[in-house]
Order: sequence, then structure tokens, then C-alpha cells
Amino acid sequence: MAVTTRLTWNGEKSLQKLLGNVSLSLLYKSSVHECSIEDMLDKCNHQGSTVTVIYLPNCIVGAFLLGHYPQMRENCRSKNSSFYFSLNNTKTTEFVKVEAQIVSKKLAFYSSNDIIFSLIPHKSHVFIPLSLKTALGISPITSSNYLECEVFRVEGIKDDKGYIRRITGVTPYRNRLLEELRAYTPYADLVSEINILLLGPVGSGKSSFFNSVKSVFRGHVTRQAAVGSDVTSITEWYRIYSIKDGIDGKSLPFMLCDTMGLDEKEGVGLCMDDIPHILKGCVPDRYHFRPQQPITSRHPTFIISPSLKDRIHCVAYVLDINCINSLSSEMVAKFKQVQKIVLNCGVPQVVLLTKVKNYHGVLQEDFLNMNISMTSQSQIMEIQKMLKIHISNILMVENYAPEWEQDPLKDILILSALRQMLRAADDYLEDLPLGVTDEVAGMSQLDMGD
Ligand SMILES: Nc1nc2c(ncn2[C@@H]2O[C@H](COP(=O)(O)OP(=O)(O)O)[C@@H](O)[C@H]2O)c(=O)[nH]1
Ligand SMILES: [Mg+2]
Repeated sequence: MAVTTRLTWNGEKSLQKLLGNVSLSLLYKSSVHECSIEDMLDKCNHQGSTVTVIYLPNCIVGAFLLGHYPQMRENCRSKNSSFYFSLNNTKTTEFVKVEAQIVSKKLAFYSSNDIIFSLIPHKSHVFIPLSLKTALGISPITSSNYLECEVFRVEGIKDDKGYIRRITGVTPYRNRLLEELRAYTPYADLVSEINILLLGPVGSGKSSFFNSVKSVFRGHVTRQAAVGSDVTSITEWYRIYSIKDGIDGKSLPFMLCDTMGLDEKEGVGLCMDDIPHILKGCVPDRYHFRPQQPITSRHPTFIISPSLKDRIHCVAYVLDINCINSLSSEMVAKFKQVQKIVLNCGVPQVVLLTKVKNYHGVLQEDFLNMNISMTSQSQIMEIQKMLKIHISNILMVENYAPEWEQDPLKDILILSALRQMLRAADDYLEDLPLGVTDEVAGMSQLDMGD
């Protein structure tokens, strides 16, 4: 009979995610195999990197060990890198120079001669010192008697160099990015909020990007904007969404402006003549788009004298990365038409590529330079050629779908994309002619008439 893990489906996914989208194969399970160090080592020796998962009454903790399990010989220490985690709150802590040794039927991990983690399989006992319990955010009175111990072989670690540092660095890096964006204020306080306009074909992930940003700041996956899987999948209203900070609920100084999708056919989807009005800030929140009838200044809610704060400060062209190579020539032509309007208005532009399935690839590189590490993809080269947008402004995300759990790596991509949009908007504000603060910049370049 096949031995199966005690982890739930979600628990197994979380563990795989924590380790960088690896595959796991169960080598040892204490309730099925013998509860002895001999049997455990027999199953786990010479298997390469492993993860040992301990099920305590109130939490699940574990140790990842880079390289082989130690040998049975006493007094033989094998040098490894390892890290320890709590699966309940996905907290991790790193120990780079760990020595593993079998002493008196106990598997012990040492760092600078102090035991940092040890297992006594025949007693179903785990020793976790208080300092490690604190670092992992688990209760100091957590029982030392475990219900189960499982060891998995970890497959799919492409590059060992710096692997543990990156894994354990993901959550702190995500938290630093979040803090940075929480503290963000627009350049020279010229406006109270940055307006980011999302433009792209139906189904490219515009509404999902807003939901994703909102989810990151909220601290759990939420959805406010209707997305493709809903009954009415097509966004027909112009929506200017604010984003609240989960901690104290204050509105953050950026808005995401969601539009109707662009369509390759004329007279379908977002009307080209609406775009200059949106860019200038004349179109109000909740305006109902009409594909064949652009808004005019006679419309009752048309904003006749928009100021700098009403304008769009950055445009993001949203595209599904998997569809780039199959964009029709009509859609490419439409994009070029849109781009001309945006350029004419002087608004900065970025590309947001969604549905990036292999986003765990950034873990194999240095996620501090994600754009550079992911630029070899042909789709990115293609979009750069098509829209002539600098590579640093081609951003990639994997949006949250409603049913998914939060993932710090996804958060990093979403927050990095948002940060780049805000930087582009700040450059635009900084570049405005002196004295242009409360009037509409670049207005003279556009016909305000109907
Ligand atoms: N896998 C995946 N699905 C996505 C992503 N972004 C959007 N989707 C899905 O694609 C569909 C269309 O998304 P939606 O946000 O409504 O696109 P919009 O028409 O541009 O607003 C929905 O079913 C979403 O759940 C993504 O980054 N990854
Ligand atoms: Mg939408």
C-alpha cells in the first residue's frame, strides 16, 4: 500500500511553495515505518536534500536540509545548510553552517556547537529551543511529543548556490516592499493620489490586478472587481478604485483605474475617443462606457475642468503573457493607436504581463533583479519590440484568483510592479513644467472639444 502524507492538500501546496515549487516524495513516515533512528536513516540516507516535517498537537514545524542526511556513525558530523519553518504561519529561519550528527539514537542539528533542533524517533520527541520557537512564532509551551514525523525527498532545486538565503529571504523582502509602499507619497506632494490606468484586451487580468493589489494590502485574498469568471465578465463601467491599508484602513495614495477591455474590432470594446478624456481626468468614476458613442462634454457627469489630481499619471498596458505571440495584427494596430494617444498626452507607460505561470523561476535567480532574470523569455522580447517600452518597464505578475491563498512570492511580483508604476508616475510629475500643478499639463496638445 502506498504511504501517503498526513499533510492536507493545502498543507502540501504551502510546503512546496515555501521550498520554491519543488516536488516532494515521501521517504519516511513514523506511524508506518519503525519509530527508530535506524529505520529512519535507512529510508532517508543518500537521498539528497530532504525536508523533515514534525506534526505537533497545535502546529507543524520542519527542517529543510540541503544535501544528504547524516550517516549512522556516531561522532561523524556532516556539514549542511538548513532552515527551519513553521507551516502554520509560513515563518522561516535560516542556519547556514549546520552540522548534523547521530548521538545516542538522536538526530541532532548543531550550529556553533549549540543544538538547534533534535529528534529522538523512538520516543517521538522533538527538542526545539526557546529561541527557535520564538523565531518561528510558535508557542513556547508547545509540546515536545510529536504525533507524527515525515521525511520527504526534495526534488527540483535547480541551483543550490544561495538557495536557502533566497527561500528564507522571500518573506522579509516582501515585508520590506510592503512597508516601502505603505510609506509612499507622490513626488513633492503635487497630487494626493497617483492614478494608474489599466488598459488591455478583455480577459487580460486588469480587474484581477486591482483585486491582487487590494489583497496584498488587505492581508488576505479578496475580490471587489468582477473578474472574467463572473456572470458578467466584461467590465462596462469605468472604475476608479482606491486601496486601503489593512492595518489602519487608511486609503493609500494610489488609485487603480479599471476600464472596459480593448477589442480588435472597431466599434467593440473601449472606444478610442474615450481614451484622451480618461487621460485628462474628464471621465468620472462609474461612467458607463458605450463602445460606439464616446463621452462628450455634454454628458451630465463629464468633468469639465479637471486638475492635475484628476489626470492619469501612469498607463499600464495589461496583457496575458501567454497570448503575446498570438496577438492578431488588428490588436497590435489597436495598441499602437492607443500608444499614440498616450504618448501625445505625455503620460508614462509600462507593460504589465499577467498569468506568469513560472514565476517561481525568480527564486532560482536573484529576486532583487527580477526583470533582468526573467528577460530572456521570448514574449518579453516580442512586447519590447512591439511597443518600444524599456525592459525595466515591462512588469510581470501572477494575479490572485479568488480561491487562492496568499503567497509571498506572488506578493513580491505584485508589489514590485506597483512600485515601478509609481516610480514612472513620479518621474512624470517631476518632469512637469514649472508652475503646472493645479492645471492640466499637456492640455494644449489635445483637443478638448467633442
Ligand atoms: N492564472 C491566472 N489567471 C488570471 C490572472 N489574471 C487574471 N486571471 C484570470 O483571467 C480571467 C480574466 O481576468 P479579468 O481580471 O476579469 O480580466 P479583465 O477583463 O482584463 O479585467 C479571470 O478568470 C481571472 O481569474 C493571472 O495572473 N493568472
Ligand atoms: Mg475587467
